Amino acid sequence: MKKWIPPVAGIVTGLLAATVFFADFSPEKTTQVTADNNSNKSNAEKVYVPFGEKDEYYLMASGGHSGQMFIYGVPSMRHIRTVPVFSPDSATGYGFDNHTKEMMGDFTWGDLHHPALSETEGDYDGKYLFATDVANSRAAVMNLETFTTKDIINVPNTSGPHCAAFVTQNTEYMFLPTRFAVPIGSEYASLDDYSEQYRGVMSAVTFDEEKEKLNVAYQVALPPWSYDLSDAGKGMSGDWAVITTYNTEEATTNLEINASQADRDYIVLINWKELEQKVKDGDYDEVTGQKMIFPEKHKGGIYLIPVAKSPHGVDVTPDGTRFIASGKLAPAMTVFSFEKAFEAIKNQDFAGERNGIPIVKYESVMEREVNPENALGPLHTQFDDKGMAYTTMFISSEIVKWDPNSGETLDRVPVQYSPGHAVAAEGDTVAPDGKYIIALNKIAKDSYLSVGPSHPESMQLIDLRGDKMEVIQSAPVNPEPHYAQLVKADKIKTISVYDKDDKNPNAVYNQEETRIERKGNEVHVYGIAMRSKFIFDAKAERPDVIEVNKGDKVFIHLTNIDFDQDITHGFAINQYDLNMEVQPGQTNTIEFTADKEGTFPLYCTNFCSALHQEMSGYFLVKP
Ligand code: RUQ
Ligand code: CUA
Repeated sequence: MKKWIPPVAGIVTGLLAATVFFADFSPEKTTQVTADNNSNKSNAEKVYVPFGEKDEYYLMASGGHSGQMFIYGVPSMRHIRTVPVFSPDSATGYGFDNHTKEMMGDFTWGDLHHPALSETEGDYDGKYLFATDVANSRAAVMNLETFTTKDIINVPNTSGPHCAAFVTQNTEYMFLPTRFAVPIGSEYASLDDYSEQYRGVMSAVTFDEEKEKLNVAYQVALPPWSYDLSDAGKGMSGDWAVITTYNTEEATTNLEINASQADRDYIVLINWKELEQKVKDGDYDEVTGQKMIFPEKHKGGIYLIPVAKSPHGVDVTPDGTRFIASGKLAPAMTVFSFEKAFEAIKNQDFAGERNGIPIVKYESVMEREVNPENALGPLHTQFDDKGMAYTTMFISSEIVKWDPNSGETLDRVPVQYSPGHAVAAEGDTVAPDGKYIIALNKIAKDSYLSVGPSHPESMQLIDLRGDKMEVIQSAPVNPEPHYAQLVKADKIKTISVYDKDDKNPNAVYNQEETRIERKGNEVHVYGIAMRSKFIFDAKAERPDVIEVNKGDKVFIHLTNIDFDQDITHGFAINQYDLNMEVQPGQTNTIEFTADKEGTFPLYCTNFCSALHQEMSGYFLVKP
């Protein structure tokens, strides 16, 4: 294998240079690198999972502005499932049935950024997956027994929780700092009053596992900056969280230039235990119905640490002793020590304050600046089982392995191209696996069959077990995996059928109980779906027909009584623009107004048996 030489020499410190760098990829050069990576035949064996065997890991990749989660198997990199979260999905009827429609609220899409698995003692417990929506400021939780979204909440005052979700080590909180500062309550305020009127509110969200509900516990009215990425502490730093900021210049226009003026921005260091105590003690203001901590007034628990300008990622090491910030406009990773930070805070080793928040002296907390030769655009860091760090280099298109203890560069591997995040096997937990890392690349260029001018993104699987990192598989992916979680498959315990729920008034488990009830102009259908028919009213002459009057409000409650692996039914009415899914044992409700008169066939949308085509009926709407 040819040694890869970074194609750009010298230090680049501007976005302009990034643009120039992209232009430097000639097709010849890119083909060369790809061919090298694929020349090793044994790579195919490393990712081959024979029929009957399963992948070793689940990859849960954010679907970005598709509003979905993409589930892959690793090492095969086969796409297994798309789970709708913030966007409707006709394939599963998500956003059509009453429960999911209510969760979606008034929004029809979302921009899902960083997924986070629930943790127990800093390790993935395989129970839940959290995610946030940058577009419409929401947080969601997915249950991993069923891979379905259970709750979505709107988060007030936080506008674009980009740097979420990162959970604390026992899933006590997930923190949602805002990407965009707005006035509290999102009320109108002139941009001339930006510094006084605008705030960068961070929300602390809790999760009630029993009820499967999310809740905003309290908020912090941080200064009007942009908060980019965050991470929660582990072990000795378990009570803390770190957040990167940019636009501490408080620019209100042309951010590309104006938010890149200052040599340093900050990392916000938060002691969430102290903030939690503050809330218990009533040391907050009640604003827009939220418990709001104003740092200039409710002092303590929040500190600023200067960091190289416009940082992006910040990642806590598996042992919780350090955090590493990467600078998108600076070619260095900066290693900070929690121990030093605690010491500096204890000694009040401060260099002034901003907005009432003490600034801890950079030199007192910084351990080392790491600057691998010609590595440009460090964004995000993951870890292996030996504590070694792997940082994505957006501009020089590579992953650099380095030692956080010494700063020494250990290995580098080119990826195609421009990785944003990477995700290592359990790589953000207290116990990373160290087997694989996947580069989540923003640019695929000529990697796959062309589908026109818009190319897919790409995910490249890298084997970490040999002496050298090696790209062993590549999979296209829809826009856009911002981040992902790579979790051991045996931690995920799915169910194959839903339990009977005798308390659900809409559930019907035998034919005798099926019925169509009319209450005024409401029609309630209590039906069942089974191979290979619908029964809406077993006593009727035609049990598979629903007849209503124009203008009636129709409720279809449908239970799938096939308590059998993989027998899912669907329910759609021709021309009525609706679809609902009922998984084995599940009861679901869809509600609509019969506003079109006429004759409308209804049918099962999910292929369920040899007589699936016969699983149909009529929806008749009398004038
Ligand atoms: S960000 S490419 Cu939306 Cu996670 Cu760093
Ligand atoms: Cu039921 Cu197809």
